Amino acid sequence: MASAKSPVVDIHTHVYPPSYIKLLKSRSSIPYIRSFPPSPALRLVILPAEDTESTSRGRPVGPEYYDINKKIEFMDTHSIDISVISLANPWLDWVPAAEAAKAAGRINSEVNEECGKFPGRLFAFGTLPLSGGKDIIVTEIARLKELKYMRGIILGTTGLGKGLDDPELLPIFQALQDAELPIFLHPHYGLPGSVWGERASDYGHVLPLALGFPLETSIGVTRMILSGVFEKVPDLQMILAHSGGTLPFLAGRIESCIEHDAHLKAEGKLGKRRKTVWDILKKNIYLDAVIYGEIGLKAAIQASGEDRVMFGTDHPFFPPLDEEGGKWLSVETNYEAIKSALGSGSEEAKGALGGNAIRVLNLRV
Ligand code: 5CU
Repeated sequence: MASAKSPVVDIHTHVYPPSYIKLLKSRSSIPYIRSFPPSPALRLVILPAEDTESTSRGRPVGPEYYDINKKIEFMDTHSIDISVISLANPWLDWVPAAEAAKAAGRINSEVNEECGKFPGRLFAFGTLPLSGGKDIIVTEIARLKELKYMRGIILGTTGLGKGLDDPELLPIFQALQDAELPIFLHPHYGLPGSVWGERASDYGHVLPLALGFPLETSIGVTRMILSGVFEKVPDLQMILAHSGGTLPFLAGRIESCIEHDAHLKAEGKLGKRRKTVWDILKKNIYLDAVIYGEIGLKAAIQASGEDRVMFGTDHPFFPPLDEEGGKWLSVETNYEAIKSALGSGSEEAKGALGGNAIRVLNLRV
C-alpha cells in the first residue's frame, strides 16, 4: 500500500459484474462470451473489429474480469489505495429498450454492493440505461446520486444512438450537471473497419485500440463542442479516457478550423459567448493519465492543467502476455510517465496519482 500521505487512486479500471457476465454468456453476437473449439477456454468478444475468424477473436476472460477480490489483489500488487470501478464497454448500449431500466438498476446496485465490501477502497461510476429513453435515464441518474459509492457515470460516444451532439441528450447532460455527477467518457466503437484495410486481421487489436479508440473519443467530444453543449450546460464535468484521445494534441487545430469556418460564422456561432476548445479543456474536462508515455501526458497536462489529470490502469485489459502474477508493464508505464512528466514525489505528481481524484470525486466514505 502507498503511504497514507499520498494515496494512489485508479480512476480507469473496469469490471463486468457476475450478472453482466451471465448475460454475455447467453449471447451469440457481440458482445458475447464463448469458447471456440477445440479450445475449451472462454473468450470475451466485444469490439466490432475483433469478431473475425482469427487468433485475435476476443481475449481470454478469467476471474480478473468479474471477481472483485481479484481487483483488490491487483490494487495491492500495484500500490493502488482506491479504485473507481466502472462497467467495461459496451455497457448497456445493446440492451433492448424494454429491459434497459431493470438491467441498469440491477447492475448499478450490484456494483455499489461490491464497493461496500471494501469500504474506502472502492467507488464507482454507474451505467445509464441509454436505450430506455429520457425519463428512465433521468430516473436512474437520481437513483445513482443516492447510492453510497457512486461518483459519476461512464458513457460511450453513441449516446442515444445519434452521438453526443444529439440535442435530445441535453436534458440528460443537464440532469448530470444538476446531480454533480461527472461523465467518464470512454470509447468502444472505434472507426469503421474499412479504414484498417485488407490486412487488418494480421495486426491483432493494435489499430482499433491504439488509434480507433482515441480518435473515437476525440470525435465524440469535438462534436459536443461544435454543437454548443458546453455553453448550454456550462458546468457539465467530463473525464476523458486515454488522456482525451488526441484532443490535447489537436486542440489548436480544432480551434483554428472553428475560427476559420465561414459556415459557423454565417450561422452566428463564432460570437463572444462561444467557449473555445482551450476554455472547455480547462473548465469542463479532466483527463485520465492512461497514455503510456511522457510526451502524451505532458500534452494532457498542458491542455487541462496538472490539477485535472488522474492516474488510471485500464485493468483488467492489457495484462502481460507471458508471465502470470507480478506487476503489469502497462501499469508501470503509466506510473513512469507521471514521474517523468511531473517529477518523482512532487506535489503535482501526488495530485495526478491520487490527490486530484480524491478532490474532484470526493472519495471519502
Ligand atoms: O483491449 C480492449 O479491447 C479494451 C477494451 O475493450 N476496453 C478497454 O477499456 N480497454 C481495452
